[in-house]
Amino acid sequence: MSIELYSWGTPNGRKVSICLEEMELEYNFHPINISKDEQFQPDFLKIAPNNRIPAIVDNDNGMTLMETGAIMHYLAEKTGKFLPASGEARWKTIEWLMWQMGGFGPMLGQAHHFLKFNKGKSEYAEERYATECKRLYGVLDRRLADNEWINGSDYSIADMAAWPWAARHEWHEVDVAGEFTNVARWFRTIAARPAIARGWNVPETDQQIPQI
Ligand SMILES: N[C@@H](CCC(=O)N[C@@H](CS)C(=O)NCC(=O)O)C(=O)O
Repeated sequence: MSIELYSWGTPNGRKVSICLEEMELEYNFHPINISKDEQFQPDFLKIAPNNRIPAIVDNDNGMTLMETGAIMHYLAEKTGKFLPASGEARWKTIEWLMWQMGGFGPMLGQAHHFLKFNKGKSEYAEERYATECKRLYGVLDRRLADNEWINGSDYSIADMAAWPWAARHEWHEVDVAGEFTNVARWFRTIAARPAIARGWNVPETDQQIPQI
């Protein structure tokens, strides 16, 4: 079992490198430097037609996959790890993975665009995405008030999907420790896992895992 990983050191990229590390899969890393527009290279587009990182190729069957939700679901089924085989916990994992893909990622990314990289250009957009970020953190915080893990029973791909986005809390200007204490507890528990440190550092970087 080995995987080719095409990625970069962003929240979406780290979702998959963390997943591969947690599942103890062998993989070869191929950097796609999005600050140099390498995501538009024709060879990469054959694997990732949406020109976004990350993407994988499975050497067992030659299949290419883009979109982190699909990649993580696929790897969980391939290995039988971090996605319960049946029952409510399986569907809660998929439900919250979809929630991350549709909200706790795209909306946080918009907040980064307006609050960190283009501050002062649109008061309306800053307000809109700051409010949406806090709403999403509130949703996650309430889920984690009664559950140690997002799916209600075990650490799963749903946690691995949301965690790298919460790691960027300073970029979207959310005071997690002060306002979302259940998220803070969950974040710190996951941050201490050795596979997180390895997956965070793909590609190798001097960026430390942000503290909460
Ligand atoms: N829905 C996609 C989103 C992927 C995505 O937005 N990747 C960003 C980096 S985090 C990217 O490749 N950006 C390059 C660009 O905007 O051209 C997924 O989950 O894989």
